[in-house]
Amino acid sequence: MADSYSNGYANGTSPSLAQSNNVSMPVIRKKLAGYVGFANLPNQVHRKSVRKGFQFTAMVVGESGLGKSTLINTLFNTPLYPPKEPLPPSAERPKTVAIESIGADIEENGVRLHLTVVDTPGFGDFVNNDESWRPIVENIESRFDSYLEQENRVNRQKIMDNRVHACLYFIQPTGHSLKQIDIEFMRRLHTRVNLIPIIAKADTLTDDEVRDFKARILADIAYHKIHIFQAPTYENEDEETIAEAAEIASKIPFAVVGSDRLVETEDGREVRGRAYPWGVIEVDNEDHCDFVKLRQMLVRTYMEELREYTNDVLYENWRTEKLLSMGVAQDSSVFREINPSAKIQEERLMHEAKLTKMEAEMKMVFQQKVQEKESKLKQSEEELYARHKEMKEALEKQRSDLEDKKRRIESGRPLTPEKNATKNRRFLR
Ligand SMILES: Nc1nc2c(ncn2[C@@H]2O[C@H](COP(=O)(O)OP(=O)(O)OP(=O)(O)O)[C@@H](O)[C@H]2O)c(=O)[nH]1
Ligand SMILES: [Mg+2]
Repeated sequence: MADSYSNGYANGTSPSLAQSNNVSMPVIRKKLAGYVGFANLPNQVHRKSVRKGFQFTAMVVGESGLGKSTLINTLFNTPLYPPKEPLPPSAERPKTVAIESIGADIEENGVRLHLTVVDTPGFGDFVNNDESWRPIVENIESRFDSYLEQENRVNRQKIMDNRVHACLYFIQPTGHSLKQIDIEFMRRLHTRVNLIPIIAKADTLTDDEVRDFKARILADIAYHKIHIFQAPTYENEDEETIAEAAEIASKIPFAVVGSDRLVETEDGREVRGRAYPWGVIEVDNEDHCDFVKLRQMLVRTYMEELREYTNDVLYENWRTEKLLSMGVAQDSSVFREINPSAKIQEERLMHEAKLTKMEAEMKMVFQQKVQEKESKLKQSEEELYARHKEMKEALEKQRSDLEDKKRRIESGRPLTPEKNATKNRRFLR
C-alpha cells in the first residue's frame, strides 16, 4: 500500500507523459496511505442541501371531483387543501381552466421542503374541452420564462425555481381506455413536463378491471408516442435499487386511492383509508392500491431525478426552441466536447493546409512573373528581328541600285534609260 503511494504512479506512468497524453490517460487506481477526508463529501453536500432546503413543484390535472386535492393532502400528509364546499346548482361556474398554486413549507426529520402545488380546477369540465390544455401549457412555459429571465440577470445568486417538476394526470376510472381529452393533454404536455399518469379513485374498480385498464392505457400511450416519466436506472447500481425501479415502473399508471381521514380497520388499527360497508380500503397498504409506490416515485426516491430531468432535458429543450425561434442561432461547436489531442491534431492539419496553400500561391505568382518576363523578351526579340530585316532589305535595295548605276555607267548608257528610250522611239517614226 505504502509502496504504490510513495512510488506515485502505480502503473509506471510518468507525470509528464500522463499530462501530455491526458485524453487516453488510464485511470490510476490508488490506495491512500492515510486519512484525507474526501469520504465526507456526501455529508458536506447533505448538510448544505439540508440547510438550503428543497423546492419542489407538482401540478395536478384532471376533471373536477377526481380526488386531486385529496391525493395531494394524502401524499404530503398535510391538509394543504381544506374540504371543498360544493357549489349550489344555480351558482356561476368559471368558463376557463383556472390555475391556482399553493405553497407550503413542510419539514420531516429536519429536512425542509418548500412544496408548491399547482391545481387546475376546471380542466375538462366544459362542453367544449378542445383547448383545455392550452392554459396549462402556457402556465408551464411562463414558469420556464421566469426561470430563464432569472438566469439572464446579472445577479444569479437567488434563483427561485418555480418550474413544474412533475404533473400528476388524473384519469377517470372508467375502466375503458383513455379519452380523447386525456390523449390530447398528454400529447401537448409530454415535452414540457414529467408526466405521471394516475388512475383516480381506484377503489371504484376491481383488481381485474384495474389490470386491464392499465394495459389499455399503456397501449394508448405507446400508440400516441407519449413520453411519460420513467424511473431511471444507472449502470453499476445494486440489485435492490434496480428491483425497486422495476417494481415502481410496473405499477405505472398508478391506481390510487386518496384519503386524509383516519378510519378504523376490522382488527382495530387506525389507518388512512376509506371505510365501506364491506370493509376498509387502506391508502398505505400496497395490496390495496399503488399509493405507496406513487409516493416513492414522486417523493422518496425520484424527487431529485424529476427535478434534474426538468432542468436538464425539458427546460433545456424549451430554452433552445425559444432562443431559436427568436433567431438566436446556437454555435454547436461551442458545446461540443473538446478532446485536447484531437484539437491539437486538427490545429496541426489546419496549419499544414495553410502552409501548402501559401506555397502554392507563391509558386503561382513566381510562374506568372516568369511568363511575363518571357513574353516581354520574346516581343523585343521579334521587334529586333523585324528591324534587322527592314534594315537589311533597305541596304540590299541600295546595293542593287548602286550596282545598276555602276553597270550603266560602265556600258556608257545615260543614267535615265527610260527617257532616252521614248526619244529614240519617236525618232524612229
Ligand atoms: N372513492 C373515492 N373517493 C375519493 C377519492 N379521493 C377523493 N375522493 C372524494 O372525491 C370527492 C372530490 O375530491 P377532491 O379531492 O375535492 O377532488 P378534486 O379533484 O380536487 O376536485 P376539484 O377541486 O373540484 O377539481 C371528495 O368527496 C373526496 O372525498 C378516492 O380515492 N376514492
Ligand atoms: Mg381540488
